[in-house]
Amino acid sequence: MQSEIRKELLDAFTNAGDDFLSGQHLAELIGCSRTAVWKHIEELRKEGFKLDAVRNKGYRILKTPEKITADEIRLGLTTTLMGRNIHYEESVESTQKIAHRLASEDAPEGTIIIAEEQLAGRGRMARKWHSPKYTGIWMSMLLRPNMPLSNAPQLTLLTAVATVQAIEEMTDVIPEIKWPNDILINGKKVTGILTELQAEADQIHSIIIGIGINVNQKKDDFPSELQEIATSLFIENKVSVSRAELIRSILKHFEKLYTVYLEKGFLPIKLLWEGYAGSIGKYIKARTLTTTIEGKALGITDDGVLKLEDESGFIHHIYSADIEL
Ligand code: BTX
Repeated sequence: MQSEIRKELLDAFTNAGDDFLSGQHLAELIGCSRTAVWKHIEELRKEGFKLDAVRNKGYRILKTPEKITADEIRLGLTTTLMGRNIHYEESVESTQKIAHRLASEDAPEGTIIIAEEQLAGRGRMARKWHSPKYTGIWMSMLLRPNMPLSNAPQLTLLTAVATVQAIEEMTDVIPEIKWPNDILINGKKVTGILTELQAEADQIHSIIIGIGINVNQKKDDFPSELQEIATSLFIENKVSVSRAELIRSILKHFEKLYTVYLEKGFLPIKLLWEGYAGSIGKYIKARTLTTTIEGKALGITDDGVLKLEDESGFIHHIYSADIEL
Protein backbone atom coordinates (compact mmCIF):
# COMPACT_ATOMS: atom_id res chain seq x y z
CA MET A 1 0.00 0.00 0.00
CA GLN A 2 2.74 2.43 1.03
CA SER A 3 4.78 1.56 -2.03
CA GLU A 4 1.70 2.00 -4.27
CA ILE A 5 1.29 5.55 -2.98
CA ARG A 6 4.98 6.16 -3.57
CA LYS A 7 4.70 4.92 -7.14
CA GLU A 8 1.69 7.14 -7.82
CA LEU A 9 3.49 10.10 -6.31
CA LEU A 10 6.52 9.53 -8.52
CA ASP A 11 4.30 9.07 -11.59
CA ALA A 12 2.65 12.38 -10.81
CA PHE A 13 6.02 14.10 -10.58
CA THR A 14 7.15 12.40 -13.78
CA ASN A 15 4.12 13.71 -15.65
CA ALA A 16 4.49 17.18 -14.16
CA GLY A 17 8.03 17.65 -15.48
CA ASP A 18 9.31 20.99 -14.16
CA ASP A 19 5.88 22.13 -12.94
CA PHE A 20 5.03 22.37 -9.28
CA LEU A 21 2.38 20.07 -7.78
CA SER A 22 0.50 21.31 -4.76
CA GLY A 23 0.06 19.12 -1.69
CA GLN A 24 -3.71 19.40 -2.12
CA HIS A 25 -3.58 18.33 -5.75
CA LEU A 26 -1.33 15.37 -4.94
CA ALA A 27 -3.56 14.31 -2.06
CA GLU A 28 -6.62 14.32 -4.32
CA LEU A 29 -4.84 12.56 -7.14
CA ILE A 30 -3.57 9.77 -4.94
CA GLY A 31 -6.51 9.64 -2.58
CA CYS A 32 -4.72 10.27 0.71
CA SER A 33 -4.34 13.11 3.21
CA ARG A 34 -1.96 16.05 2.76
CA THR A 35 -0.08 14.83 5.82
CA ALA A 36 0.45 11.48 4.11
CA VAL A 37 1.77 13.30 1.02
CA TRP A 38 4.15 15.31 3.19
CA LYS A 39 5.41 12.12 4.87
CA HIS A 40 6.18 10.56 1.51
CA ILE A 41 7.96 13.71 0.40
CA GLU A 42 10.14 13.45 3.51
CA GLU A 43 10.84 9.79 2.72
CA LEU A 44 11.93 10.74 -0.78
CA ARG A 45 14.28 13.34 0.69
CA LYS A 46 15.79 10.69 2.93
CA GLU A 47 16.33 8.51 -0.11
CA GLY A 48 18.37 11.27 -1.69
CA PHE A 49 15.85 13.15 -3.81
CA LYS A 50 16.24 16.93 -3.84
CA LEU A 51 12.85 18.64 -3.79
CA ASP A 52 11.83 22.24 -4.12
CA ALA A 53 8.98 23.19 -1.76
CA VAL A 54 7.48 26.63 -2.43
CA ARG A 55 4.59 28.14 -0.51
CA ASN A 56 1.38 28.41 -2.58
CA LYS A 57 2.95 26.45 -5.40
CA GLY A 58 3.81 23.06 -3.98
CA TYR A 59 6.59 20.61 -4.71
CA ARG A 60 8.76 19.65 -7.60
CA ILE A 61 11.71 17.29 -7.92
CA LEU A 62 14.99 19.03 -8.64
CA LYS A 63 17.36 16.09 -8.59
CA THR A 64 17.01 12.35 -8.36
CA PRO A 65 19.36 10.42 -6.10
CA GLU A 66 22.70 9.73 -7.59
CA LYS A 67 22.45 5.96 -7.88
CA ILE A 68 25.30 3.78 -8.95
CA THR A 69 24.53 1.34 -11.71
CA ALA A 70 26.66 -1.58 -12.82
CA ASP A 71 26.84 -0.06 -16.30
CA GLU A 72 28.09 3.23 -14.91
CA ILE A 73 30.92 1.35 -13.17
CA ARG A 74 31.72 -0.65 -16.32
CA LEU A 75 31.97 2.44 -18.51
CA GLY A 76 35.63 3.42 -18.29
CA LEU A 77 36.75 0.42 -16.24
CA THR A 78 40.35 -0.40 -17.19
CA THR A 79 40.86 -3.62 -15.22
CA THR A 80 40.96 -7.14 -16.57
CA LEU A 81 40.07 -8.98 -13.35
CA MET A 82 38.59 -6.71 -10.69
CA GLY A 83 34.99 -5.68 -11.23
CA ARG A 84 34.54 -7.65 -14.44
CA ASN A 85 31.64 -9.37 -12.71
CA ILE A 86 29.43 -6.89 -10.86
CA HIS A 87 26.63 -7.82 -8.51
CA TYR A 88 24.56 -4.73 -7.73
CA GLU A 89 21.76 -4.41 -5.17
CA GLU A 90 19.69 -1.50 -3.98
CA SER A 91 19.39 -2.58 -0.36
CA VAL A 92 21.01 -5.50 1.46
CA GLU A 93 21.83 -6.57 4.99
CA SER A 94 25.52 -6.75 4.18
CA THR A 95 27.45 -7.06 0.93
CA GLN A 96 29.79 -9.45 2.81
CA LYS A 97 26.92 -11.86 3.29
CA ILE A 98 26.13 -11.86 -0.43
CA ALA A 99 29.81 -12.25 -1.27
CA HIS A 100 30.03 -15.34 0.95
CA ARG A 101 27.06 -16.86 -0.85
CA LEU A 102 28.46 -16.04 -4.29
CA ALA A 103 31.85 -17.44 -3.24
CA SER A 104 30.21 -20.77 -2.38
CA GLU A 105 28.41 -20.69 -5.72
CA ASP A 106 31.79 -20.48 -7.52
CA ALA A 107 31.57 -16.84 -8.60
CA PRO A 108 34.78 -15.83 -10.39
CA GLU A 109 37.69 -14.07 -8.75
CA GLY A 110 37.35 -10.29 -9.02
CA THR A 111 33.57 -10.33 -8.56
CA ILE A 112 32.40 -7.23 -6.72
CA ILE A 113 29.21 -6.75 -4.78
CA ILE A 114 27.91 -3.21 -4.45
CA ALA A 115 24.89 -2.01 -2.54
CA GLU A 116 23.32 1.42 -2.25
CA GLU A 117 22.47 0.76 1.37
CA GLN A 118 23.27 -1.84 4.03
CA LEU A 119 20.76 -2.47 6.77
CA ALA A 120 23.19 -4.54 8.82
CA GLY A 121 26.60 -3.43 7.54
CA ARG A 122 29.28 -5.07 9.63
CA GLY A 123 32.60 -4.04 11.02
CA ARG A 124 35.14 -6.21 12.79
CA MET A 125 34.22 -8.24 15.85
CA ALA A 126 30.46 -8.02 15.28
CA ARG A 127 30.51 -4.21 15.28
CA LYS A 128 28.13 -2.25 13.09
CA TRP A 129 29.01 -0.23 10.02
CA HIS A 130 26.70 2.68 9.27
CA SER A 131 25.87 2.45 5.55
CA PRO A 132 23.15 4.93 4.51
CA LYS A 133 21.61 5.06 1.06
CA TYR A 134 23.25 6.71 -1.96
CA THR A 135 26.03 8.44 -0.07
CA GLY A 136 28.84 5.95 0.35
CA ILE A 137 30.58 3.00 -1.22
CA TRP A 138 29.61 -0.31 0.35
CA MET A 139 31.50 -2.91 -1.61
CA SER A 140 32.83 -6.44 -1.19
CA MET A 141 35.47 -7.96 -3.46
CA LEU A 142 35.90 -11.69 -3.98
CA LEU A 143 39.43 -13.08 -4.34
CA ARG A 144 40.80 -16.57 -4.72
CA PRO A 145 44.56 -16.26 -4.21
CA ASN A 146 46.74 -19.33 -3.96
CA MET A 147 48.62 -18.52 -0.74
CA PRO A 148 48.83 -19.57 2.90
CA LEU A 149 46.00 -18.62 5.18
CA SER A 150 48.30 -16.69 7.49
CA ASN A 151 49.05 -14.14 4.75
CA ALA A 152 45.43 -13.04 4.45
CA PRO A 153 45.80 -9.95 6.72
CA GLN A 154 48.34 -8.59 4.22
CA LEU A 155 45.48 -8.13 1.80
CA THR A 156 43.81 -5.77 4.27
CA LEU A 157 46.91 -3.60 4.18
CA LEU A 158 47.09 -3.84 0.39
CA THR A 159 43.44 -2.77 0.13
CA ALA A 160 44.12 0.20 2.38
CA VAL A 161 46.96 1.32 0.08
CA ALA A 162 44.78 0.94 -3.04
CA THR A 163 41.97 2.91 -1.42
CA VAL A 164 44.27 5.73 -0.32
CA GLN A 165 45.72 5.94 -3.83
CA ALA A 166 42.22 6.15 -5.29
CA ILE A 167 41.15 8.83 -2.79
CA GLU A 168 44.29 10.82 -3.63
CA GLU A 169 43.56 10.49 -7.32
CA MET A 170 40.04 11.84 -6.95
CA THR A 171 40.34 14.49 -4.23
CA ASP A 172 42.77 16.97 -2.70
CA VAL A 173 42.71 15.41 0.75
CA ILE A 174 45.60 13.59 2.36
CA PRO A 175 44.41 10.36 3.97
CA GLU A 176 46.48 8.24 6.31
CA ILE A 177 46.26 4.60 7.26
CA LYS A 178 45.78 3.50 10.84
CA TRP A 179 46.92 -0.09 11.26
CA PRO A 180 45.40 -2.40 10.35
CA ASN A 181 42.18 -1.41 8.62
CA ASP A 182 41.18 2.24 9.01
CA ILE A 183 41.73 5.17 6.72
CA LEU A 184 41.57 8.53 8.44
CA ILE A 185 41.41 12.11 7.25
CA ASN A 186 42.30 14.74 9.84
CA GLY A 187 42.08 12.05 12.51
CA LYS A 188 38.56 10.92 11.59
CA LYS A 189 37.56 7.64 10.01
CA VAL A 190 36.56 7.83 6.36
CA THR A 191 37.02 4.16 5.46
CA GLY A 192 36.89 0.78 7.14
CA ILE A 193 38.09 -2.50 5.68
CA LEU A 194 36.92 -5.95 6.73
CA THR A 195 38.68 -9.09 5.50
CA GLU A 196 36.89 -12.41 5.85
CA LEU A 197 37.86 -15.90 4.72
CA GLN A 198 36.43 -19.14 3.52
CA ALA A 199 39.04 -21.81 4.07
CA GLU A 200 39.59 -25.48 4.79
CA ALA A 201 42.62 -26.55 6.80
CA ASP A 202 45.33 -24.22 5.44
CA GLN A 203 43.72 -23.94 2.00
CA ILE A 204 42.06 -20.63 1.12
CA HIS A 205 38.82 -21.12 -0.73
CA SER A 206 38.07 -17.43 -1.01
CA ILE A 207 38.89 -14.11 0.59
CA ILE A 208 36.20 -11.49 0.84
CA ILE A 209 37.33 -7.94 1.37
CA GLY A 210 34.70 -5.43 2.39
CA ILE A 211 35.36 -1.72 1.91
CA GLY A 212 33.13 0.95 3.39
CA ILE A 213 33.85 4.53 2.30
CA ASN A 214 31.97 7.60 3.47
CA VAL A 215 31.79 9.61 0.27
CA ASN A 216 29.09 12.28 0.07
CA GLN A 217 27.64 12.38 3.59
CA LYS A 218 27.26 15.69 5.39
CA LYS A 219 28.01 15.88 9.09
CA ASP A 220 24.31 15.61 10.01
CA ASP A 221 23.96 12.42 8.00
CA PHE A 222 26.00 10.57 10.65
CA PRO A 223 24.29 9.42 13.83
CA SER A 224 25.37 11.52 16.80
CA GLU A 225 27.69 8.83 18.19
CA LEU A 226 29.72 8.91 14.95
CA GLN A 227 29.78 12.64 14.28
CA GLU A 228 33.00 13.23 16.21
CA ILE A 229 34.86 10.16 14.98
CA ALA A 230 33.71 9.77 11.37
CA THR A 231 34.09 11.94 8.30
CA SER A 232 33.36 11.79 4.57
CA LEU A 233 35.25 12.84 1.47
CA PHE A 234 32.63 15.54 0.93
CA ILE A 235 33.12 16.98 4.42
CA GLU A 236 36.89 17.08 3.96
CA ASN A 237 37.10 18.05 0.30
CA LYS A 238 33.97 20.25 0.05
CA VAL A 239 32.94 18.83 -3.32
CA SER A 240 30.90 15.73 -3.99
CA VAL A 241 32.69 12.79 -5.52
CA SER A 242 31.33 10.41 -8.17
CA ARG A 243 31.03 7.09 -6.40
CA ALA A 244 31.19 5.10 -9.64
CA GLU A 245 34.43 6.83 -10.61
CA LEU A 246 35.93 6.22 -7.18
CA ILE A 247 34.98 2.54 -7.38
CA ARG A 248 36.71 2.26 -10.78
CA SER A 249 39.79 3.94 -9.38
CA ILE A 250 39.94 1.59 -6.37
CA LEU A 251 39.58 -1.44 -8.63
CA LYS A 252 42.35 -0.15 -10.90
CA HIS A 253 44.79 0.51 -8.04
CA PHE A 254 43.84 -2.71 -6.29
CA GLU A 255 44.41 -4.83 -9.40
CA LYS A 256 47.86 -3.29 -9.97
CA LEU A 257 48.96 -3.91 -6.38
CA TYR A 258 47.41 -7.38 -6.25
CA THR A 259 49.30 -8.41 -9.39
CA VAL A 260 52.58 -7.16 -7.87
CA TYR A 261 51.74 -8.91 -4.60
CA LEU A 262 51.07 -12.28 -6.24
CA GLU A 263 54.33 -12.04 -8.22
CA LYS A 264 56.70 -10.46 -5.71
CA GLY A 265 55.15 -10.94 -2.29
CA PHE A 266 54.33 -8.39 0.41
CA LEU A 267 57.56 -6.37 0.51
CA PRO A 268 56.74 -3.84 -2.26
CA ILE A 269 53.30 -3.34 -0.72
CA LYS A 270 54.83 -2.87 2.71
CA LEU A 271 57.03 -0.05 1.42
CA LEU A 272 54.04 1.75 -0.08
CA TRP A 273 51.98 1.13 3.06
CA GLU A 274 54.65 2.69 5.27
CA GLY A 275 54.48 5.86 3.20
CA TYR A 276 50.82 6.29 4.16
CA ALA A 277 50.89 5.01 7.74
CA GLY A 278 49.95 7.64 10.30
CA SER A 279 50.65 5.74 13.50
CA ILE A 280 54.25 4.68 13.00
CA GLY A 281 56.69 6.27 15.45
CA LYS A 282 53.82 7.32 17.71
CA TYR A 283 52.84 6.21 21.17
CA ILE A 284 49.73 4.06 20.86
CA LYS A 285 47.46 1.71 22.77
CA ALA A 286 46.69 -1.66 21.17
CA ARG A 287 43.63 -3.48 22.47
CA THR A 288 43.70 -7.14 21.52
CA LEU A 289 40.96 -9.61 22.40
CA THR A 290 42.75 -10.54 25.63
CA THR A 291 44.89 -7.58 26.68
CA THR A 292 45.89 -3.95 26.15
CA ILE A 293 49.47 -3.05 25.33
CA GLU A 294 50.83 0.48 25.34
CA GLY A 295 53.97 1.53 23.60
CA LYS A 296 55.65 2.98 20.57
CA ALA A 297 54.57 1.70 17.14
CA LEU A 298 57.84 0.78 15.46
CA GLY A 299 56.38 -0.27 12.12
CA ILE A 300 55.28 -3.50 10.54
CA THR A 301 57.26 -6.66 9.89
CA ASP A 302 57.88 -7.95 6.38
CA ASP A 303 54.70 -9.97 6.88
CA GLY A 304 52.52 -7.00 7.89
CA VAL A 305 52.47 -7.66 11.64
CA LEU A 306 52.57 -4.55 13.87
CA LYS A 307 55.67 -4.11 16.07
CA LEU A 308 55.02 -2.36 19.35
CA GLU A 309 57.76 -1.52 21.86
CA ASP A 310 56.56 -1.27 25.46
CA GLU A 311 58.17 0.74 28.30
CA SER A 312 60.53 -2.07 29.20
CA GLY A 313 61.86 -2.20 25.63
CA PHE A 314 60.14 -5.49 24.83
CA ILE A 315 58.86 -5.64 21.24
CA HIS A 316 55.40 -7.16 20.91
CA HIS A 317 54.14 -8.54 17.63
CA ILE A 318 50.48 -7.63 17.22
CA TYR A 319 48.45 -9.64 14.73
CA SER A 320 45.07 -8.13 15.37
CA ALA A 321 43.94 -5.24 17.58
CA ASP A 322 42.14 -1.94 17.84
CA ILE A 323 44.52 0.97 17.96
CA GLU A 324 44.10 4.17 19.91
CA LEU A 325 46.43 6.96 18.98
P1 BTX B 1 35.73 -1.63 12.57
O1 BTX B 1 35.27 -2.69 13.51
O2 BTX B 1 37.17 -1.30 12.52
O3 BTX B 1 34.93 -0.31 12.77
C1 BTX B 1 33.58 -0.30 13.24
C2 BTX B 1 33.40 0.94 14.11
O4 BTX B 1 33.55 2.12 13.31
C3 BTX B 1 32.02 1.03 14.72
O5 BTX B 1 31.97 0.41 15.96
C4 BTX B 1 31.80 2.56 14.82
O6 BTX B 1 32.42 3.09 15.98
C5 BTX B 1 32.57 3.09 13.62
N1 BTX B 1 31.72 3.28 12.44
C6 BTX B 1 30.57 2.65 12.10
N2 BTX B 1 30.13 3.08 10.91
C7 BTX B 1 31.00 4.03 10.48
C8 BTX B 1 31.09 4.83 9.33
N3 BTX B 1 30.21 4.78 8.31
N4 BTX B 1 32.16 5.69 9.24
C9 BTX B 1 33.09 5.77 10.20
N5 BTX B 1 33.05 5.03 11.33
C10 BTX B 1 32.02 4.15 11.47
C11 BTX B 1 35.53 -1.47 9.99
O7 BTX B 1 35.27 -2.16 11.14
C12 BTX B 1 35.19 -2.33 8.78
C13 BTX B 1 34.00 -1.80 8.04
C14 BTX B 1 33.73 -2.55 6.76
C15 BTX B 1 32.48 -2.08 6.11
C16 BTX B 1 32.28 -2.73 4.76
S1 BTX B 1 31.02 -1.98 3.84
C17 BTX B 1 31.00 -3.24 2.70
C18 BTX B 1 31.20 -4.52 3.49
N6 BTX B 1 29.94 -5.05 3.94
C19 BTX B 1 29.85 -5.05 5.28
O8 BTX B 1 28.86 -5.45 5.93
N7 BTX B 1 30.99 -4.55 5.81
C20 BTX B 1 31.94 -4.20 4.78
